[in-house]
Amino acid sequence: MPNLRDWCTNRIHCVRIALAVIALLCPGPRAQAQLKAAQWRSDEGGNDHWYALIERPYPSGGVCGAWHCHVGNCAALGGYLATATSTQELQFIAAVARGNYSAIGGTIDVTVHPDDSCSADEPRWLTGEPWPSEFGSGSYQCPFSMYGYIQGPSIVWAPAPSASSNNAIAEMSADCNGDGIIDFGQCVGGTLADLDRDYVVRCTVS
Ligand SMILES: [Ca+2]
Ligand SMILES: [Ca+2]
Repeated sequence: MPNLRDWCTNRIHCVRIALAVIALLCPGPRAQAQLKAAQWRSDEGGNDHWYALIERPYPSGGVCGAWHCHVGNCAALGGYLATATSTQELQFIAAVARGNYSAIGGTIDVTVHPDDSCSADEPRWLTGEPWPSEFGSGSYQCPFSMYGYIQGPSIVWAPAPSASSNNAIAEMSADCNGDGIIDFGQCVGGTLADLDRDYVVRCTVS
């Protein structure tokens, strides 16, 4: 059985092992370094939700860039892939993305029929929020279901096999301590304890 000395075959290899161990032991600073977040404030016509551009390395520590993986990356922040229920919200999400091709929370479910033809449902948000008619019906490539991205100011769609991006937009709206202020912002501002620096407040549910 190889021991650490066997793995450290040269100095560079040893340094890489040491850095990997440090990263595992100290996930907080890594997570904070990767987040570019903004609040869509209600006094500016928004909903007070927070939106964060997630880039590699991911806060969850994962290594994948596929759309489905970003679902987990957003959940690790206490949020979800961003959803837009108005043109104004989509514009805010696009501003947070800063031109980065980024996963958001829209899907188009495609059904394949026995004759290999396809039909598609209307686009939907993962959260179940209504899909604004002004966003259109999207497009699909039979036989694949489609996944939503923000590209520039617009929503674009990609089929499952190629639905990947290094970036995603997470939306945070949780207020698990019930004080009327979204927890993510309280963690950023330091008014709620976030000792492990992952932006998630662990409330005790009684
Ligand atoms: Ca939303
Ligand atoms: Ca709160």
